[in-house]
Amino acid sequence: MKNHFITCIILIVLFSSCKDNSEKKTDSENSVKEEQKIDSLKSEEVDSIQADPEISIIKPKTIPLTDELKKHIGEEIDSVKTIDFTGDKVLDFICIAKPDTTGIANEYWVSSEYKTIKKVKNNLNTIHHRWFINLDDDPEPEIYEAIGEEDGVNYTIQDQNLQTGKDKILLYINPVIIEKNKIYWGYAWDTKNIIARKNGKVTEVFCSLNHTIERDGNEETNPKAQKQMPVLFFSGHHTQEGFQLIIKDEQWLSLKEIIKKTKR
Ligand SMILES: [Ca+2]
Ligand SMILES: [Ca+2]
Repeated sequence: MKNHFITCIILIVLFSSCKDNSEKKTDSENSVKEEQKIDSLKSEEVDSIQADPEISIIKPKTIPLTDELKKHIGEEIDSVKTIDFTGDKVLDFICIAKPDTTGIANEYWVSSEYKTIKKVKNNLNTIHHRWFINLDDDPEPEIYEAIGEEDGVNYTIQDQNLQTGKDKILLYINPVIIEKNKIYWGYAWDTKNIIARKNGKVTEVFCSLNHTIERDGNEETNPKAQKQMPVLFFSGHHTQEGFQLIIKDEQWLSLKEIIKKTKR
């Protein structure tokens, strides 16, 4: 529904020359007044919204390997990260084993009670960034992941299933940074936080379902469960400039609403 954030302004943005090759195409420029500004949400507002730790994105932190973990896993461990991925406010562990000659390594997700929740294989040679933020009504945080190669990165929100240890992709998204009232492509190394707020008990994210971004790199460009890839807005600091694109009708929606509105 309309609120003061939905102002129907047209945004023209400079986007960067794509390291992940997610080239953006624009509509005809003559119909659009060049503005390079986002009037619907100021940077100061972005900063104050980000003050609530309950809706902050969290990046796992590297910690030293402990004897308990060494004993629990029984495989040579290269590095350990800590994050509360179960949502009980107690830190858990993600242990990355030594990779094989092709760069593939086992990754063990171990809860604070030393229970292995999941074991997955990861290619350490790919671009891989992972954060956690709780966006729905189950206690465990969702995963925001940027994964891919130089020629295409997938940005997804994933739901964890702590019983089966299987993650499920809920949504492929287009990440866009708001910085000093301008917007930029949300490269994983440039984004700081998803712009989210609490509306009563519901977490809402600042997003747009009306934009001209087209993904044409070597990534998922046409997810089978989605008729479009929504823009999710982030705070952060851009390191690259570049393309122009149009994003309209920014709004606050819950993850559930975005999934419903974008599904095929
Ligand atoms: Ca935990
Ligand atoms: Ca959750």
